This record gives sequence, structure tokens and C-alpha cells, in this order.
Amino acid sequence: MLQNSRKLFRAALVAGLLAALPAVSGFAAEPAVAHEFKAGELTLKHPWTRATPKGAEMGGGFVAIVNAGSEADKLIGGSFALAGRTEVHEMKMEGDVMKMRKLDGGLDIPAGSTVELKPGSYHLMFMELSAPLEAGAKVKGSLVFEKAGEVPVEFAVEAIDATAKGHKTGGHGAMPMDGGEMGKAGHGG
Ligand SMILES: [Cu+2]
Repeated sequence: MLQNSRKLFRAALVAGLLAALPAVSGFAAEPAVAHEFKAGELTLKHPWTRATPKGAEMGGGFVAIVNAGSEADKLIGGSFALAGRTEVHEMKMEGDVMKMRKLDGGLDIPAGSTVELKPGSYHLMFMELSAPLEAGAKVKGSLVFEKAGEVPVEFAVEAIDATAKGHKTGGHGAMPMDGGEMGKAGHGG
């Protein structure tokens, strides 16, 4: 009996490894190996963050959330091993100024859609960082959904100038920010 379940477990493990291979080779151009996490009908593709300069207190968390189900869900929070707290944020242009704000009601993930958290748009805000984020590292964390609950993930730390495509910088660094409480340097959007 025990023997059987062990065998089953091993078979599942091997199947999982094999299944992951095509996805990895398909994203060979990405600097970090593509990785994804599943929770029910949700797939969290390639959670990543950017390296931060020394002393930075905040970082941004990015991921593509695919909802293959027939019911909407909502991203309401997250966690990050090196952050004191994590919030769901939005960045958008107001006039000619890029502003960001906390989404107190969460971020809708409609049924049958993909919502991408990326620089200059929706993101997780990692606040009160306890250490700089170093490129190449993997940091454990989670995404919290209204229905799917807390989903553990690993954030790949990419280069400090990485863009949504994972490659060359797009000159986003000079983005003007609202001088309010969120105006401190080190934000990842
Ligand atoms: Cu933010």
C-alpha cells in the first residue's frame, strides 16, 4: 500500500518535471528560467521582481495572472520574505504625471482573462525591505486571492533595469512620481 503510493508520487513528480520542460525551452530568451504556479483555475506566470539599490525600502512585484475559470477572482494581497508588508498597487498617468496608489478593494481578475502585473502598471509593492534584492536570487512569497486564498510563489530577482519583457531597459527610470507618502526612491514601477 505504502509502496504503491510512493510509486504514484514518484510518477507524478516525473510527469511534473517533464511537463515543465517545453515551457522552459519556449522561454529560452528570458534571462531567468520561466516558472509558474497553479491554484485551481489560476496560473501565476513568472513572478519576478527587480534588484534594488542599497538602502531602498521598496520593491515591485510582477506576475501574469491567468484565470482559466468561469468565475472572477480578486488579488487582494501578497507576501514577500524580505518585506515587512506587501500591498497591491496601481500606477497610471494623471495628466502628465505617473502616480501610484494602493488598490484597497483589490485587483479584479475576470473570468477567462489574463491580468499582467508589470512595471508602470499594476504591481505588488514590497515595503519595508529588510535587505537589498540581488539579481539572480529567488525570494519566497505569496499572492493572496479572495477565492483561491494564499498561493505560495517564488519571485525571481532580475536586473535592476529589467522591463516587463525581461530584457533591455526601456528608459523607465526617470519616471516622475507623486511627492506624497509613496514618493520615496526604490519603487519598482
Ligand atoms: Cu507601488
